[in-house]
Amino acid sequence: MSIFHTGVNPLKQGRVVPVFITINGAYAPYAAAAIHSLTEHVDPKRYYRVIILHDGLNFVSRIRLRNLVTKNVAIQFKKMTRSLYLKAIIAYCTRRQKGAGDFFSSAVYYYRAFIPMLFPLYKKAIYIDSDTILRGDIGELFDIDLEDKALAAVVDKKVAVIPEFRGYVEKALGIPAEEYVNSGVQLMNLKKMRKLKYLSTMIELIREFDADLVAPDQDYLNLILKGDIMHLSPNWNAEPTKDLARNIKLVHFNLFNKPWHYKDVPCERIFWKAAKGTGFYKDLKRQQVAFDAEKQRADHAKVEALIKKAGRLAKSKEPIIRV
Ligand SMILES: [Mn+2]
Repeated sequence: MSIFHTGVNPLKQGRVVPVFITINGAYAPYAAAAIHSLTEHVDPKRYYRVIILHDGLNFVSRIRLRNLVTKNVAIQFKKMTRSLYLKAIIAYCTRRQKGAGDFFSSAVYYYRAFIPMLFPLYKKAIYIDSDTILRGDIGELFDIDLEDKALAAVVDKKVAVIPEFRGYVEKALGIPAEEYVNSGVQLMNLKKMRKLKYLSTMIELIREFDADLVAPDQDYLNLILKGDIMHLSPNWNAEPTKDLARNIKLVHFNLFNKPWHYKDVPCERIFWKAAKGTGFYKDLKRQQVAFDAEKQRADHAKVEALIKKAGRLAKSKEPIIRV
């Protein structure tokens, strides 16, 4: 069947829904589940392109990810090259890893900051974390009018409920807690982010302050785009809960209780249902079995260390970074 049969030319700029996901080899199985769930909920009359930014994937992972392609969802790979900017970020992450609470000190988190610059053909795009599962059509998110804002995202719920995070965001970053967004789901105004020189501003802030932050690239996102962010309905980046409301379009397994590590966690069923549609199902099941008591303790300790770090930084007299 010709892809033109529906009358929509998918090659025409603006008609394809571009969805970015950034991974390393370890994240490939979760990303596959996320992508499969995406393909299961798309509008059959539209075209989508999932672009996987990665730093090197083995053959098996590439094949399994490529196999997620459908009639109207294309899969594209883009390997990150070691540009000067990426080298600066990797060096920063390496310095941070030596410090405590190195939860987010992986360069993979920063790949999304390169999207505006690496894809000048797109004016607008979606980014999703690999630890998400779709329950609705991502095209609906793409259709939201950004009204000249640089970004649309969901206010971070963990900041509202964990006092240490709230204190950190307000005191150390100088951002009101009810404005601070989670970076796991982003509707990006790429045109505006290019205009604001988002990536080079981030690099300059890293150079100038070399700050030890709690969620570095998410913090930079909030700092640089402060006042230029539209708040999305929480349905587009929802915490996993028992009895998930019907109108929730995307579940984000943020920070703890990852279903591929723990049993009996909220929303595990939608994760495993999605995982079953990928070639990684058995690997994921093995991963869960291998995540023994010792690994669980280490995981909890990591989260606790992160919260402790936030609490320590919440005592800052003034913001750590001045944009
Ligand atoms: Mn996440």
